[in-house]
Amino acid sequence: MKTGAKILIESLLHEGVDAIFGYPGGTVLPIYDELYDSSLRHILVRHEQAAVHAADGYARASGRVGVCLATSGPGACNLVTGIATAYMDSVPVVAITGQVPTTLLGNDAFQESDITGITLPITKHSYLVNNAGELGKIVHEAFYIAGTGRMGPVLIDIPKDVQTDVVADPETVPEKVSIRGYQPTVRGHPKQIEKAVSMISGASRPVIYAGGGVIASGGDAELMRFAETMMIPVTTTLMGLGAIPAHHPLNLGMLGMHGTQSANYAVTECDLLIAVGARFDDRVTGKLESFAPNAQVIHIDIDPAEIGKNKAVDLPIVGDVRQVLKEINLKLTEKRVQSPWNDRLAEWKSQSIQPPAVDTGLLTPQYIVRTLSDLLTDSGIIVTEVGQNQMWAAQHYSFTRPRQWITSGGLGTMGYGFPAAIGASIACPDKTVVDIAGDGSFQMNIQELATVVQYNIPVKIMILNNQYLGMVRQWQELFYDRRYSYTELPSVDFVGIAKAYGVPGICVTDPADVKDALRQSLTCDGPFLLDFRIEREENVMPMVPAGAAINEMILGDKR
Ligand SMILES: Cc1ncc(C[n+]2csc(CCOP(=O)(O)OP(=O)(O)O)c2C)c(N)n1
Repeated sequence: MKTGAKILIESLLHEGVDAIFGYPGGTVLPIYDELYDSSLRHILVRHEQAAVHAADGYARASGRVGVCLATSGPGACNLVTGIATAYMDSVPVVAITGQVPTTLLGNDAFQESDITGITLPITKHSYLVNNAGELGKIVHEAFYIAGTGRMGPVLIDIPKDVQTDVVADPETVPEKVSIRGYQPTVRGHPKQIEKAVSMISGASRPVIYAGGGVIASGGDAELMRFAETMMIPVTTTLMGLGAIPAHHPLNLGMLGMHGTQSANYAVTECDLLIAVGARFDDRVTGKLESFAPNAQVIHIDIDPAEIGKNKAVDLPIVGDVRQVLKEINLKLTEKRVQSPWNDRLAEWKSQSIQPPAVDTGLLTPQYIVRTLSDLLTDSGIIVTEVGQNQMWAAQHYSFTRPRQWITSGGLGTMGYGFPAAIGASIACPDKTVVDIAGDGSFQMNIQELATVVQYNIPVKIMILNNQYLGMVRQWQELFYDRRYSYTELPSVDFVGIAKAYGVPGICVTDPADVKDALRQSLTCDGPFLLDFRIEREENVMPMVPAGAAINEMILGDKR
């Protein structure tokens, strides 16, 4: 005889869950009561939005499914932004919500909201559980759906009476899940693989465009083998950073709106574009007609709905990226050598502007990120907020491996970074987790300072503080005649706030102090906050204006 709540906790343990992030309330009291004696680790956040971002950060850092828990109504609604964030970036998260008792469902009961309805377009699947006996099976299915195929968030909404119902004979949970209508294609079609190999062998100016799917599928080693065998240069999306080491000679850097000159020129001039686990996002393509205008396109993706969505494709290959690349690699018999195309790209790379990296006497964000990169090498996990801070981190940190880079790419959620860093740190306690933040974004989930203190989670917070909503200010400067409408943020004493919560910190205003401050933060055992007062009107360059072709970059001043 077991209650629904007990079945839930046992099922989570059965799935191998070691930590969940949550916030209690009336409709999840039976679950919290079960948690009280359970071996499952629960992290009490200070806002439900942080719970789902933390579960998301946990998933991205570890490759496992992240789990969060919230009460009905306001608690569940506070998960919405985080669920959408995970959905847009294909992150496996199981979100569990309490619901009013089944007898009150649909009555506008106290703290009732139709959360399965609200999240319908931003979940991969959702369940409203009406029978405690099914909970074990549902949890098993939810983890399977979240973590297979194109990954994504799954919601389980559990009415309070279902949590307290006592079940004599729960449904048996089959080890292997079989769901009608859900059979992700893993292997590539052999004919398509063959065709791809012949297109690749025949191309003289090929480019690989690698996205988050490479990281999600664990396909980086196959990608490297493929690129190195055929000497094909690789550009990555924001989500694909880390798929190829930063200093690899074939790495062209990131492409798109804030991409490198060499990547954007290479895509514009290539004759074969091999898109791997990428989705032709508008931040990448700019003006679609001018994106890879002379190229044949091969698109490899696990989700058939992505293929041809934005860009016409000559050869679609539906399948798991790692598996498909493996199949292609097995068929590649010749090894290509350096070609004039490689020489041309190497030249573009050497001519690319190098934004201010050295100590120019000014406190620039580029210098701070590069110094951090040198100090941490590949032992760190970098999580960011959204805005200029995110782009400076993407451009100037040297990523060497997958899952070293965690950022909200698709939704672009300010306030994501700090709680996601908490999740990453819980998932990977042996890694140094740094949240690179803007002063605006950090204030969106600043209350989580209390969480890192309560559990001594050693997240390092690095605020690139320009006292502006910097990325919006940059657009206002460039496209609205410097009319800074409501983007100025008055100075905040972040070190004082951190101290009030119990987190040590330093405010840095002089470039000469950057290294020492970073060292102090990184060697400290617990959480630490650095408030870097950077050049207020520094811009992220290069930049492709919205709607322009990606080779029409603004390069900025060459300081
Ligand atoms: C929740 C949310 N609201 C608004 C935006 C729009 N937005 C994108 S970047 C940005 C400015 C971010 O400012 P800050 O966090 O200070 O970082 P900076 O760009 O200065 O590095 C804003 C408001 C957003 N992405 N997310």
